[in-house]
Amino acid sequence: MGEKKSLSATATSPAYGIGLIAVIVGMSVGLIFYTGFYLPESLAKPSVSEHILNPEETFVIDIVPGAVIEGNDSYVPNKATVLLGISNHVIWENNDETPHTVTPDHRTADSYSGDFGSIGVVMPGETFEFLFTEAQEIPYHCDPHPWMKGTIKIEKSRF
Ligand SMILES: [Cu+2]
Repeated sequence: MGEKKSLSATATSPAYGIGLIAVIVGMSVGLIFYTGFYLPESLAKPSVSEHILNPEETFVIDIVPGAVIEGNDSYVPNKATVLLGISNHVIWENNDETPHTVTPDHRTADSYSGDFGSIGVVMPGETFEFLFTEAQEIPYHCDPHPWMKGTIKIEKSRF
């Protein structure tokens, strides 16, 4: 009887030990992943709600044909207002035959998306897009054609 008991005990304990080690290893891997990869990444960027990261609409600002000529319409709509969580993803479309820029009058950054403004020129037929995540008002212009001016205002949604 006594022999049998000890036999079954020695038979189950290594399996139990392996199971325990597997659990410990699994938990450590999880902890290492959480502290080493997940946490730094989630702390690096401010937390922004899903509605703001994936707004329902894109808001298009047209750089109209003939925008290069002083006195013509340039950025249309010229004073645009967008709402966070609804239309804060903005696309400037260059429908003119001249390259233009979207350049803030003063250096402006969004804490999630970074510095605002096109990098270099937006070629005819091309676009510049930006995801705004904070309420602010930004006057901007075209670098090669400073008479081309516009304003984009980002507002909190009331809903
Ligand atoms: Cu221009």
